[in-house]
Amino acid sequence: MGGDPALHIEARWALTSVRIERVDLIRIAMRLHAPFRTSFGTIHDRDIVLVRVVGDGVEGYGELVADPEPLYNEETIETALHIMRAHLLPKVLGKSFSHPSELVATWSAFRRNNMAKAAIELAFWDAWARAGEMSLSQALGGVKSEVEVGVSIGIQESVSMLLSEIERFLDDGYRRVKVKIEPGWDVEVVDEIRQQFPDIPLMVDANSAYRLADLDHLRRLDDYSLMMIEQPLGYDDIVDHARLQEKLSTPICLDESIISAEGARRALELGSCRVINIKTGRVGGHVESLAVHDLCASQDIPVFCGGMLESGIGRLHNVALGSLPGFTLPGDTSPSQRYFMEDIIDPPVTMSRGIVQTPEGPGIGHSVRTELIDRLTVSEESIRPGDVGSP
Ligand code: OSB
Ligand code: MG
Repeated sequence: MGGDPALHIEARWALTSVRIERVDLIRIAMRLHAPFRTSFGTIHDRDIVLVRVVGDGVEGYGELVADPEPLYNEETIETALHIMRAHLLPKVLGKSFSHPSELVATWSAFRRNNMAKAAIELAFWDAWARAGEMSLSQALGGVKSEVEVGVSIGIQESVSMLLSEIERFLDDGYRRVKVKIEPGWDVEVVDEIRQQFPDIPLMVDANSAYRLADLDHLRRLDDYSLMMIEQPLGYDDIVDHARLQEKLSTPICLDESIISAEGARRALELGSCRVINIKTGRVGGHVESLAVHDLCASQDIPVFCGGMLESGIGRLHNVALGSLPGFTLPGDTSPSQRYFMEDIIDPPVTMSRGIVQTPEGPGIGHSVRTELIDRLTVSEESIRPGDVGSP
């Protein structure tokens, strides 16, 4: 256990260890203000599994970002719950770890299932940072006391609705606008946005809605000074993205296609992208996110912190990650009220002039509203050493 304020962070890292005595899986339902539509589907509500790690007098929280259906990637809430119960938790329950990377190492033989891994790993990071009386940002090596925020806007029913949404979000102070696109909702829409807002930092995200055969169509987007085009082609592709990037002047940003630091290295070597959206759930947790961040920093590749419509718990994890120096572009780390009436953290994440402060308190830095979580809970289970195991 750390805790002496006079100790440098490095010393607290070395002194802090946490034994995992119990893990709670808490499934909650949170209502979105409005449906969020992307090229792969529409999300109406968030069905969220919170992971609470308990041990050595501390608790930590993580959040599973998988959806009910395998639309964004191959994981679902149910597959992640299975992987956690049957494979991940048996490896870590009852054990002590002196750094989150040690916990991750126990799973090194297990392939993918990154969102399941991340949910547990994030809870452990929060617990471990609290045990060492470090903020999560400090524990991760963050340096920024505040992060810049952009907004991601789903596909709307009409262009005029989209334009008024953009206006509202610009008034809120967001530092860049990301607009979801798909065939039939792309070049003309961007053209209208640029007529009304010629100079705003603007980008588009296709969530894999196009093929390389759409090259001539996608090239038309080069006329609109977009900051980047996020994930235009296949969710698992880096070859066609390289071909496309060669022909486009607009930078390509990869989201779905990057699931590890090793995969990021390959994509950068091929020239598949010039920006990476780092989502901690997609790459398997903060340890892997740091590896992607460091790789990109070493090659002067800008990154931003992505989002998956998280509750405050996942949101605070994203803000802490986004405080690392390589996150030079505004992240999808919007304040709580972007998606939810009431958040499960206290205070909620707030934004002023497009800036969110990096929390300085221990762990994720805000308190967790357990009484509200109880009201939102659909089901809950506690798992202790010996309770579960692989067959
Ligand atoms: O592609 O970045 C994406 C939300 C759900 C699934 C995929 C994506 C998104 C977003 C929203 O763009 C980001 C956020 O505000 O959390
Ligand atoms: Mg995306």
